[in-house]
Amino acid sequence: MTTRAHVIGCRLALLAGLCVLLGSVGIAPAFADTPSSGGDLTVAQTLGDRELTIVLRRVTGVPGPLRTDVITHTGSAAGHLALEVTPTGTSTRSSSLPAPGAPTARAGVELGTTPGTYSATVAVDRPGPWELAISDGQRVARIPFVVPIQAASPPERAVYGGFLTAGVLLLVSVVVATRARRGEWALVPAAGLVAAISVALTGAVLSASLPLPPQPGGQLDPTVDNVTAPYALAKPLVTDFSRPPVTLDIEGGALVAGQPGDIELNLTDGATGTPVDDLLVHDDALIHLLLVGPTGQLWHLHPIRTAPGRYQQHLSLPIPGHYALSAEIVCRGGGVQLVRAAEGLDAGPLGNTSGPVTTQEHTARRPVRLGDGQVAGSTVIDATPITVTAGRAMAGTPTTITARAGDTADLQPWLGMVGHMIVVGPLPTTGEAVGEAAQKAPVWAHAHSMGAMAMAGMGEMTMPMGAMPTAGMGDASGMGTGTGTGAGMSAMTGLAPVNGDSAPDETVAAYGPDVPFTYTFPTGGQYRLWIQVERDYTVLTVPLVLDVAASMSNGVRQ
Ligand SMILES: [Cu+2]
Repeated sequence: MTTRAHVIGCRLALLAGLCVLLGSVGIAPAFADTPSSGGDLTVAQTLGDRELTIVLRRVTGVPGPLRTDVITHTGSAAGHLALEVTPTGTSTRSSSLPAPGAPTARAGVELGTTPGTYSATVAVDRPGPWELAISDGQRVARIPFVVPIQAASPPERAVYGGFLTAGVLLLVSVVVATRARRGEWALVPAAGLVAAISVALTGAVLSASLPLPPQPGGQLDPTVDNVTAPYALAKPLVTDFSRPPVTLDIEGGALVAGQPGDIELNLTDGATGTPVDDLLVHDDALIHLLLVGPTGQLWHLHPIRTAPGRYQQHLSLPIPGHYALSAEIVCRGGGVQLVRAAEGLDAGPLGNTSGPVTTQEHTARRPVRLGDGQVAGSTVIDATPITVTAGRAMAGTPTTITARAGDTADLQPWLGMVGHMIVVGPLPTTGEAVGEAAQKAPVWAHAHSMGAMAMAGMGEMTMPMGAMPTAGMGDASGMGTGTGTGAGMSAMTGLAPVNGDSAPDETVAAYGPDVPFTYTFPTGGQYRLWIQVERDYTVLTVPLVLDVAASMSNGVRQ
């Protein structure tokens, strides 16, 4: 070997080493965030007497700001809310950041008397699981959330590394071809160049088709390690993340009509008895609590999370009697569950009188009656004229019920949907004790109204940050039988998030006025329905009584 050739050999070895080095630099996980790795997280919380919608805006990089919007509704008192963020996950790797478990940033929000959005910004300094505490001075709601980062997948790393190496080798080939005495030497880096491009192209083809790893937060319990390196799986992939059912236990002192009181909801794992702390935000809440009162008044509330597996609900029940209660939840990997409290709630009388009877209570006593030949009915709720029409309601066939609220498209999406419909029944047609009867009713359902086109993207916004996009639709059909229909499509399509962006929140008043629901009643009988829409920051609850005819099967009335 000549000295010249030896020098070239050394130079090549050096450059190859450099390529490997640059390649490895290029494949380090990118700590930037992109829209696909997380959207806004919207969580409804009934904090004391205030029904709030908390929107945690997408975190676009760590360390960075977390913008928190607090949306208030009509009747919300003005006041101060204290916000505090705490990292909750520990890493097995050493970290230079302050230890988790202690708050790292605080902020305050001054709520005004006008309903709308009030904002604050807190800093988050690391990816992983976090908790946002919101305090009104008396109660603290603790909302878990995940700060994601964009991690490059192995095929993406192959693309970056391959093209980088190819670029360097191209340079080497040119240098060798022009400087070396024997031009054949240039074939060596050229061959490497072809190999590097092949690796990059293979990576590019694979990156589009390989499935995402299970997403921490949405499918796996989030830890700092699996959030920062989702592809570094120590364990083999599993496809079934399902969890045992949840037991709901209600605690709290005796409630008295007309007086405010709190109930505690205890969620325990049906298999181990341990607290359930893997509730996912679905339909913009951790728990949707439904309460049906003695005269047919519906409460749709969102208990605050006070500790793992523990939730608290502040109530002011207007009249004494029995209240039926159910909760809608989603456990990580478990799908939607409707948990009914076996006992319900009782509100005792206050001396010989009841508390002040609210407008909602008055409305509940005068439901719109449909079915049995009656196809339309109307009422006025909070100065909004409402007309409800229903096709012929028969058990076993889909029934479409359409509410028209006002006469212009000015409804706001509440909990990510244009409308909600709660169905309870069949109930006895006589008697006043609706709560008592609802307690024993076989059907409790929750149907949504949303555009068919909006449904495809709806999953994105109902999931927490970092949740897997392909998991959408999971709760779109709710209780299995409730589905949305697509009237007023042009207005409805706006609900679909575009390019991974988040869907419009409550501040967009552009939906309706027709809000259709389709539900298939499993059996005939008299049902209680409540349609809920939001207009002008007020949630309007329309009570209905619907007679559903029994189905005809083989000419025999069932
Ligand atoms: Cu809800």
